[in-house]
Amino acid sequence: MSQTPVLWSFRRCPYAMRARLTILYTGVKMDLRDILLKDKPAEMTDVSPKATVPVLNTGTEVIEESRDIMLWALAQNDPHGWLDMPAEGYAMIDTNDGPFKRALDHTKYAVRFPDRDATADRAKAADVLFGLNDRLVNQPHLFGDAPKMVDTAILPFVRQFANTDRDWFNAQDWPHLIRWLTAFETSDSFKVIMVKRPIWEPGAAPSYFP
Ligand SMILES: N[C@@H](CCC(=O)N[C@@H](CS)C(=O)NCC(=O)O)C(=O)O
Repeated sequence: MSQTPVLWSFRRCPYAMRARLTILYTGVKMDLRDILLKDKPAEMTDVSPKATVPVLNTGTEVIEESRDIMLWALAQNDPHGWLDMPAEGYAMIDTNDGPFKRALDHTKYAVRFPDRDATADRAKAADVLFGLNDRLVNQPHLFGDAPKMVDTAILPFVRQFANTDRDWFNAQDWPHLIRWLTAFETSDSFKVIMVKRPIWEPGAAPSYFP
């Protein structure tokens, strides 16, 4: 790698969180550029007109999907075998990014969808979460004693869902899910990736991460 890869990121975006968590785990050094979604710099949209975060510019390619950024970083370094995961793990990420995320958005932004039944949308998301809880009954992570890519890919979205109504979330009968989420939210890795950085400006010095 001739130049330090540049990662465009938004601190509170769950897609960007999973990219940063993976980069932290792999230790692949980036220039991390925090932006605001309401004020995206032309330097970002010039390389990625799609204009979503995260975006990774490796110097030789521009990667515009968070899952592909995770896979790119894990291909550089995967010290504890996150990629050593059954195909089912990828299917679970598909469910998260598709039906679960849609139900989450419909729950979170219910006022924007007056024609939808918010209770039904929340129940749809909860169905997926009960499935995760079942998996976690006898193990701390989705595929056993050690986390895999899928844990990191999904957890920021479970957190986002929990934050739509913590009291309701904590009152549900999914203790293993709550334990898994709590371990994530109190982890050192989560703290590190959530450290506030100044918003990137043209000419700013590199902000190295990790
Ligand atoms: N499929 C994309 C989704 C990324 C995405 O939707 N990010 C949101 C922020 S969480 C975004 O950038 N939205 C554009 C906007 O709000 O202008 C990925 O996995 O990277």
